[in-house]
Amino acid sequence: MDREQLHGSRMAAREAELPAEKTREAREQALLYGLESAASVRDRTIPLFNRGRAALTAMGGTFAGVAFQEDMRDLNGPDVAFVGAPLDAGTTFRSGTRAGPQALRRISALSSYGYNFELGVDLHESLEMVDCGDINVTNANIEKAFDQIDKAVAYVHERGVFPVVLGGDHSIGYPDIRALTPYVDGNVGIIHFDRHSDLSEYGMDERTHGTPFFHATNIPNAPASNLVQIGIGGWTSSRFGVKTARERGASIITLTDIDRWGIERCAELALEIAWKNAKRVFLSFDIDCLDPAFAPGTGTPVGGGLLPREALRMLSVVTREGLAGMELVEVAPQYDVGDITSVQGVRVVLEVLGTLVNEGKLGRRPDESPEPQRPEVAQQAEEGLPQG
Ligand SMILES: [Mn+2]
Repeated sequence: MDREQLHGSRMAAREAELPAEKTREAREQALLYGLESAASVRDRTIPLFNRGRAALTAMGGTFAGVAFQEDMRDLNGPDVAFVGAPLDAGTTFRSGTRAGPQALRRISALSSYGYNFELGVDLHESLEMVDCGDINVTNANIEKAFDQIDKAVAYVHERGVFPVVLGGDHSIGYPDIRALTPYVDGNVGIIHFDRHSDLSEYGMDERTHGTPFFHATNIPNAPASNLVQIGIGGWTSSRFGVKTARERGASIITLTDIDRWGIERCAELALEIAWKNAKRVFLSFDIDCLDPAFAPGTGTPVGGGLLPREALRMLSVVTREGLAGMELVEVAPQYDVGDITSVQGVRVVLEVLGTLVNEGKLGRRPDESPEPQRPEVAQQAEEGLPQG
């Protein structure tokens, strides 16, 4: 017996004789449909959006059962595009958010009717929605991943479509805002729900999920004076981030503020700060702003967070003047229990869309529906209104 008689040797020789025509055709089509990657990606056969044979399976089906936008060249006319960013290269503790978009989409099948009784909205009747699938991001190089996310989300903005970016760790906040700012003739406000300030410059010498808003607020038309952070606190806060917030004039609404002033008043203030001299506002929702009892499936949980109903009430106020786009980040299904974190994430996304519809800010407002009920401003703590 010699090397040539090995099964491995014979099969290695056979591989050279297998046809590759179908695969080549599939790759060419994937590149056409999925668009060209960012300039920093050397291999030009990699499309911007994953259109590989298993793309639909890998993405976990489409979000809430909407149509799959397979050919991205034809992205014309929808109101909303769901886009997955399966990245966890930016995590600093427990990784796993690369599976976030898949988990969100899979459990979103439960909400595929698109109907919400309390809001009186049927999203499928009011919005044209498509799922663009996942952006091709490499977890081996976060800056290349940012370039891909920036280019993909910018394409959605260029087509006049409202992007809902499914993360992915929070590092994607930077490219998501970098993608938006060139399309806004004026300042962009940022409403940021989180337990972490995410305002550090670097972590271990690189940009991470603890740094997005440091870099985003370096963009000239995304000033920190329009950044409102809701829910920051607990025992994982970075002092550097607090210093950045103080020096740049970002606003921080803590859970203590919410307890003292009430949800509606805090949300009204957040809305006011985000929109002050701004043309558009972006929503960044980190699922770890919720208490880990409700959202355990995340990498850096912090005890004592927002209750889901508090977050939903705040969202109903802070989104009512409209949004330019949103991201839902930090769902890591590996740590989840019974999909409850993904359920909350899907609820947040759909609730925001429903509110935008009811407020006449997106799609077609349901004609018969009554004026949406705006929560009464809380009567407690009348003394000493918050400044600003
Ligand atoms: Mn966080």
